[in-house]
Amino acid sequence: MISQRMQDAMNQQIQHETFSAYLYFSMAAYFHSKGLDGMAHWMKAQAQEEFGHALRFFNHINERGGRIELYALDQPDHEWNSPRDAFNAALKHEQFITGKINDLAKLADDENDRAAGIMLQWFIEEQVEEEDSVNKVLDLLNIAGEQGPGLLMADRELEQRVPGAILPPGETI
Ligand code: OFO
Repeated sequence: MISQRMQDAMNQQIQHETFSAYLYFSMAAYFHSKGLDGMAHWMKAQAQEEFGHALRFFNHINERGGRIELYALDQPDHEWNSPRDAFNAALKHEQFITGKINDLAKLADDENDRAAGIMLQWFIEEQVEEEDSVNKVLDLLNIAGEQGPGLLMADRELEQRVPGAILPPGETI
């Protein structure tokens, strides 16, 4: 059985992860409005993965006899000054999420909740990847530049992203 504190914290994390999806959808819409369909594709793939993250917490609470509660989402930003500005905002957001995952891991330690600890281990590693993948896009923009052929090349590159699996193998919605 999940504790009330862990249940509340994980319900909060469902909100954070769902907001991540919402934010990246908003960034995808921004990129489409600029004719940068490759960057929009990258953001939509990211949003899909975020929904998967929310679903992992949803399933974990449910499987441990807890009660899922969905909280309201804030309106995400919808305008950025440049592709770099949007990806910088994405990086900042991922750093915020990393902090939230670390808080959850600390709570699992404090409560000696081994099941949550094991489940959160995946998220700790995933956050390293999440920050790294945004940093790689920022590196690409630094090299390619944000105008003309360089920007087009970066956009085509990001169009190649293949969305990851939403849930672990064997787990279903
Ligand atoms: Fe769910 O990792 Fe990004 O936000």
